[in-house]
Parts: sequence; structure tokens; C-alpha cells
Amino acid sequence: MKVLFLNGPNLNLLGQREPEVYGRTTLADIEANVRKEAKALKVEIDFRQSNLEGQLVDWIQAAKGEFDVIVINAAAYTHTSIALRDAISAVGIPTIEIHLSNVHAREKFRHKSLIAPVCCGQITGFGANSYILAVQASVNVNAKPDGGKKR
Ligand code: CA2
Repeated sequence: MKVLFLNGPNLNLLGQREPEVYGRTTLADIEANVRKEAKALKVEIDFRQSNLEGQLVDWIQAAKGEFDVIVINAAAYTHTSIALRDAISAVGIPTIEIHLSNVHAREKFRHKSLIAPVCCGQITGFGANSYILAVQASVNVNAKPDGGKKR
């Protein structure tokens, strides 16, 4: 099975800025850990980051027929992007929303996720481990009789 990991704006800065909020782990460290877990679970992964909303939409659209599951940390676009929501809904690939921080314990504007209603579920607040939990969740999403499809 193939899982596409997508990372949104500013996540390329992880480990370099605001370590008190997001920790000292870099996105490259996270990718390396995700690859280890994926190998153990016999999952193939692709791991990408973009600061551009349109690029993320293009990747989601192109995932059709290529990937079984999408895992997305849409970063700030989580709270603003109808375009990402529409793309996730349109491709119909089971999608898992993830966050490093617990968005519900932060500012009010982070409590609302525009993509959550079209995702299978949300993993939020476990730091870099949210990504590892997402690899494990991907395997289970795919094992569901309906392939994890929703609405
Ligand atoms: O907790 C998460 O994973 C977030 O998706 C991170 C986003 C934030 O807008 C979401 O509400 C929650 C921010 C990513 C920015 O990452 C930075 C990393 C280092 C320095 C500055 C920003």
C-alpha cells in the first residue's frame, strides 16, 4: 500500500524557529522516522512539503490511482482552505488530518478545521509522534471494508 504524506506552509522551518512551540525535530528527522515505521509496516511512502496551497491541491488531485491513503498536515491552510477541502473530497482517497500541536488547546482560530469533515480522522497534539501514529492509522484505514471512504 502507498501513503502520501503532505506538509503545508512553514513546516520546512521545523526545528529552526519557535522550538518552544514545535520542538527541535526537523521535518527531515520526521520523514526519516516515518520511513522507518513505514518500512516496518511494509508501507510505501512519499513525503512532500509545500508552502503553496495550489501545489498541495495539485498533489492531492494527482494522488488518484497512485496512493491508497493521504496523510496531511495542512498547517495554517487547515483553518482557511476550502480549496484543500474540495480537493480531498473530490479525489475520494481516505485522508488523515494530522498536527504536531494540539490545535484544540491553542488559539480559537485553530479550533476550526475546514478539512476535518472530509477526513477519516484527526491526530493532533503528539508532536513528531503524530506522524508515526498516522502511519499506523493508514494501515487500519485501508483495512476497513469500505476502504476508509466516507460520505
Ligand atoms: O500543529 C501543527 O502541526 C500545525 O498544523 C502547525 C501549523 C499551525 O498553523 C497549525 O495551526 C497547527 C504551523 C506550522 C508552522 O511551523 C513552524 C515551524 C517552525 C517555526 C514557525 C512555524
